[in-house]
Amino acid sequence: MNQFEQQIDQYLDLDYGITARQAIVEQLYNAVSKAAMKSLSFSEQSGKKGCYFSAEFLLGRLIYSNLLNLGLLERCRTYLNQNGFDAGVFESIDDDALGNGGLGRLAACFLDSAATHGIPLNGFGIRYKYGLFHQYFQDGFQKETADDWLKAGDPWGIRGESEAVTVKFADQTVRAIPYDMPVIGYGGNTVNRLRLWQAEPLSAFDFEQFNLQKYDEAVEERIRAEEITAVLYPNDDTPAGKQLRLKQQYFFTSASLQSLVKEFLQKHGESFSHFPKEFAIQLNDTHPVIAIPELLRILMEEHQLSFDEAFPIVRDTFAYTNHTIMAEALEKWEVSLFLTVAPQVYPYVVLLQNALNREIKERNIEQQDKAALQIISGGQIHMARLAVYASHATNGVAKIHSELLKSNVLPEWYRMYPERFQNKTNGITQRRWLALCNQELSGFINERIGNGWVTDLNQLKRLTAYLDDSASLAQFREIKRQKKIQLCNHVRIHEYGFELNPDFIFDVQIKRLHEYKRQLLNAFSILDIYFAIKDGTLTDFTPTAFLFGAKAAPGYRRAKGIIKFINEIARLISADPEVKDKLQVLFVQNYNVSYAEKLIPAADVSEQISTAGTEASGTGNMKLMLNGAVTLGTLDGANIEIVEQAGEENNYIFGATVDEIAQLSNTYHPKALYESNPRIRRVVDTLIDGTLDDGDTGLFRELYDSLLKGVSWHKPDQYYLLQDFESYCEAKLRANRDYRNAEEFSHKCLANTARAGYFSSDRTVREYAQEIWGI
Ligand code: 26Q
Repeated sequence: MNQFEQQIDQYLDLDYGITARQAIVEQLYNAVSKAAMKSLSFSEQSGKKGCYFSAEFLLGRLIYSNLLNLGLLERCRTYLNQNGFDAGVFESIDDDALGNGGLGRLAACFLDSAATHGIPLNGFGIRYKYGLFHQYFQDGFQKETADDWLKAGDPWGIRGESEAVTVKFADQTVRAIPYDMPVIGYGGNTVNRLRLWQAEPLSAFDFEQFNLQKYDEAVEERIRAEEITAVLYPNDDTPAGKQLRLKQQYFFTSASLQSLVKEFLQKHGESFSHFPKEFAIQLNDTHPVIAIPELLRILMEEHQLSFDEAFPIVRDTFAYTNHTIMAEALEKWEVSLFLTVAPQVYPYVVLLQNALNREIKERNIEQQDKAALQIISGGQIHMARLAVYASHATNGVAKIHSELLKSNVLPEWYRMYPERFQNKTNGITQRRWLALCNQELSGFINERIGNGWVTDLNQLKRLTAYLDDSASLAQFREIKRQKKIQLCNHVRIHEYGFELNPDFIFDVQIKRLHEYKRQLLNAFSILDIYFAIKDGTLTDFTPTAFLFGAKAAPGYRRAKGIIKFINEIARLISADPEVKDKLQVLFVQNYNVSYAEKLIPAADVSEQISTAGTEASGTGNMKLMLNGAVTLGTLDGANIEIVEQAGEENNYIFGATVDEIAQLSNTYHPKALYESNPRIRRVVDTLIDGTLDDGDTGLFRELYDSLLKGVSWHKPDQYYLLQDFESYCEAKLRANRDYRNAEEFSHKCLANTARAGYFSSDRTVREYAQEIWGI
C-alpha cells in the first residue's frame, strides 16, 4: 500500500533532498514519473512483433496519460492536493512534440492502442533534441522559438548504452544510442516499447590524449554527429531535398534494423528466411523507406544471402502506408544527393530496379504504364514506388484516399499489383481523446453504459438509447458548457487576457495551416457574416466564437499570410462594438496536443473543410466527433465515413465532391465567380482594399493573386475556395440556426459521440495486425 506515493517521496529525497511541499514542478514531475516507471517492466513479447518505423511520434504530454493507463491518475491527484499542489501542475511541462501533425499523432495513437490490446507493436524513431517549434504571434505574425522539450528532464526515456550501434555515412560514422520509452497499455498489463535513436560521436572526448588539433577535430566530430538528430523538420508537405533530412532517415532506419537483426540472430541464428515470421515492419509514409534497400544490403553484404534469397524476405517484412494524395508531395531523392549520404545503399536500389525491369518484361505491361513503373527515373529515386515494389502491402488511410491511390496516385502500380492495395481507415485513441481530456463527458457516459467503452469504443452505440432523453441532453449541454468555461479560463491566461464568451457557439478549426485545408475559406465566411451583421441583412445570428489553432511551416509564406489575415480579422471584429455580442475570433498561439485536449471537448462545430480529394483522412475530425461536435465539412477523407456512421442529418456537409471537382477542373474560372458574386468580391477584396493590413509585407496581395491570377506553378484558386464559398456559408448558417433549438442540436451532438466507435485506433491497429502484419 502507498507504494507509489512513498516512491515519489523517496525520489524527491534521494534526487533533490527535499519533501514534496518544497518541490518545484520539474522536481515533482521527475519524481512522479520515475515512481510510475518503477512499477513497470517491458512485456515479454512472444511470437511475431510489429515494428512501426516513423520519423515522427507526436506523443503529447506523457505524464497524465501514463498515469491514466496505470490507474494512478486519481492517486496522483490526491497526493498532489495533499501536498498543496493543483492536479494541473504538470500542464507547464512541455509536450513531447517529436512530430508535425496527423502522421506523427497517428503513430502515437497506434502505440497506445496496441499496448492496450496486448498487441506486440514497438515504435522506432528519432530522438530529436528539438521538437516542433513553439509559436507565438507578434503583431499577428507567426514567430517561432525552439522547442527545448528536454529541459525538464526525460524521466520516461531510458538510455540504452549497451545497445548502441554504429551508422555509416559517406562522410562520417556515428554512434546511435537508443532511448527506450515505455508504452503502457490501459490497465498496465502490457508495456511495449518506443525506441528513439540519438546520434553521438563514435568516441567520447579523451582529454588526456588530445593535443590541440585533435581536440578541435573531436569537437567538430561531435557537432557533426549531434546535428543529425538535432531538430525535427517543421514542414509536413512538400519534401525539400535536404541532405540532412535523408541522413535522419537513414540514421534511424539503419540503427533500428541493426537492433532487429541482432535480436533475430540471438534467437534464430542465420536462418533469415524466418525473418518475416519474426518481424513485420510498417513504414509510416516514405520517410523510413530507405530501410528497404538497407535491409537488403545487410542480408546480402553482411550475411551473404543472394538477391533471390534476400528479396522475398525483404518484401514479406515490409508494408507501406501512404498519407498524401497530392502527387507533388511524394518523396523523391536525387541520386547524386543519395550518393553523398549512403553510397553503400545505392547499389541495392539498383538491384531492385533491375529486378523490377525483369518483372515488367515477363508481364505484358502496357507501354504507357512503363514510365511510372520506374523506381529510378530522371536521376531521382521515387520512394513511394520503391515502397510499393519491395513490400507486400500498400495502404491508404481512409476509404476514399485508398481509392484515389489506386485511381490517381499510383494507378500503374495498382494495375501491376492489385492484391497489394488495401485500406486502413485511421483512428484515434479514446483514452487520451475522451477518458483523459473530457472526464466530465466520460462520467456522463459511464453513468449510462458503464466504462467498457474505454477499451471497446463500439459500446458507445448504447448511448443511442438516450438521444431523445431530454434530461440526458440537458446534462450533455451542461457538460459542454463546463468544458467551454474551462477553455475560457485557459485562454484568458494564455492569450493575453482574451475573454472568450462561454455562451457563444464554439466553432473550431484546428490543424496544420495549409492552403488545401482552406482556413482562408473559413476566414472569408467569417467576414461574410460580419458584413451581413453590419449591413443588417443577418439578424437572427446565434453568437459564435470562431477558434483557430494551427502552425505554419516557417518557410511557407502563404500559410503565414493566412495566419496574419485571420489575426487581422480578429482585431477588426474585437474592435467593433457593433458585433461584440455576436462574433468573436481567436487564433490561439502554439496549438499542440495539449491545447487540442482543451479545445476539442469545448467545440460545438468541427470545421473539416478541405477541398474534396486533398485530405487523406484527417484525425482531428474524429476527435471532435467523439467529443460531441457536429462536423461542418466537405465529403473528403474520413469525413465521408464520419457521416456514413453518424448520419448526414446530424452533420453539415457542403461543397463539391471529388467527382465534381474533377469535372470542373478544366473549365474553372474563379475570376468569373468573383466578378459575378458581390459577396465573394467583398470578402476577397479585403485582402487588397485596405480593410485589413498586412504591414506592407505584400502577403495579402499574394493571397489575392493566388486566388484570381494564379502563378507559374498553379492555376488560380487551385483549392476551389470560391467554388465552395456559397454552399459553405449556407451550411454554416444552417448549423447556426439549428443551434437555437437546443434539444435538437444536442441530439445531433450526442448522436455523433454515440456513433464514433468505428474511429477508435483500437479497430485500426487490429486491422493492421490481422490484415497486414499477420499478428
Ligand atoms: C517529408 C520530407 C521532408 C520533410 C518533411 C516531410 C514530411 C513530414 C511530415 C511530409 C509529410 C509529413 C506529414 C504528413 C501528414 O501528417 N499527413 C497526414 O496524415 C494523417 C494521418 O494519416 C492524415 O489524417 C492527414 O490527412 C494527412 O494529411
